Amino acid sequence: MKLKVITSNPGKVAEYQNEFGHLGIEMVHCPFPYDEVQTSDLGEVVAKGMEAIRSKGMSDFIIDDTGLFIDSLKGFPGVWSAYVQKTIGNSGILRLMEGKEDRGAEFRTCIGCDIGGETIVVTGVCRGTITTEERGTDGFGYDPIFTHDGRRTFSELPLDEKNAVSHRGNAARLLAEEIKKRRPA
Ligand code: ITT
Repeated sequence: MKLKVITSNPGKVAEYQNEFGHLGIEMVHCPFPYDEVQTSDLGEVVAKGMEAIRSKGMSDFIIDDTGLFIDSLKGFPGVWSAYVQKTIGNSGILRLMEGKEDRGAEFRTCIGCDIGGETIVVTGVCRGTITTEERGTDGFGYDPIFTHDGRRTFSELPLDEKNAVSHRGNAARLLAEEIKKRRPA
């Protein structure tokens, strides 16, 4: 079966393809533009996004909304992560973190899936810390400043190692379980 991954971010698509390939689910990139509402809740962004996409007659798709929540910044940039990445970027976040001892943070991904007329919503989390400098060349977004093990940033990990521990990987595995329940082999 095929699911469309509706996103402007090809990095997300590569991660879904890596995770779902072995389950016999083909993930196809669909850069279909839709209005993303700005609210303080990832789940609400996903629910409204799904509504907007369905209203255009689309089915069998996934979308995800992801945020980086930094403890000492009271959860900032959180649901504003896309805007903050585009404006101050990773160097701006590192500046905001200068002198902070508590560098704890977590990524959260909420996936909304439309499959066979049903809706599945799952959330995955990955805890880690913010580094003091940008490191690595792989991945995208905040990957160069986030480390889950205190050693390598997500940008220094091969894609399958990132997926094995990441917010999106964790959410994708929950989604795979839900899909399997509905489509027993
Ligand atoms: P779409 O909304 O079109 O899917 P996007 O990249 O804007 O693409 P999000 O709103 O979910 O997706 O992401 C918010 C920000 O967080 C954005 O700047 C992403 O680059 C970044 N981001 C998302 N997932 C990430 C990950 O796994 N690692 C690092 N940064 C990530």
